[in-house]
Amino acid sequence: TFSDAEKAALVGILGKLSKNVNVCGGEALERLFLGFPQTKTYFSHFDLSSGSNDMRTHGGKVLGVLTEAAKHLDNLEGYLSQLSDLHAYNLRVDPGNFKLLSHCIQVVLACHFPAEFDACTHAAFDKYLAVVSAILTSKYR
Ligand code: HNI
Repeated sequence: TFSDAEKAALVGILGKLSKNVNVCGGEALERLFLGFPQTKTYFSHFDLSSGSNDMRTHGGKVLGVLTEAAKHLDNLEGYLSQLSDLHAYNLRVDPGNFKLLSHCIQVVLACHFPAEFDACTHAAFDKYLAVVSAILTSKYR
């Protein structure tokens, strides 16, 4: 569960992010694929060149879900249930990759919103990504 301070930090940073999900999401994916090229195996059907439509559209979906899910902190499991099924049963993404993507998302936040992404916000966002990742990887067995 999240404290009031953590909730406030999430609302603040996600409010900024929500206006930039395609750009920030595309950048997060670009960092993921460059820094951790093994993650590209899941996206062989994508155009992985820098700033491509695929990268921006998919990055926008990922960050869009993160901004929406924060409105359901009391029932994240329910809100993310379908997405959890998709990642576990269809996509079968190795759970370790969620840590890598989470890291890249946070680097992008720090770059775009240096004032807002202070240490407390960083800690709250890291916790939020860990909770979301745990849910999306919870149905593998
Ligand atoms: Ni993920 C599809 C959200 C982590 C590989 N993913 C989605 C979709 C959303 C999403 C939203 C689109 C679903 C739809 O179209 O119905 N993914 C998230 C979130 C996280 C995450 C919120 C973690 C915070 N996904 C990952 C990771 C990988 C990953 C770590 C692999 C490295 N995701 C995929 C792939 C698809 C996908 C592959 C399908 C893409 C496509 O369009 O073909």
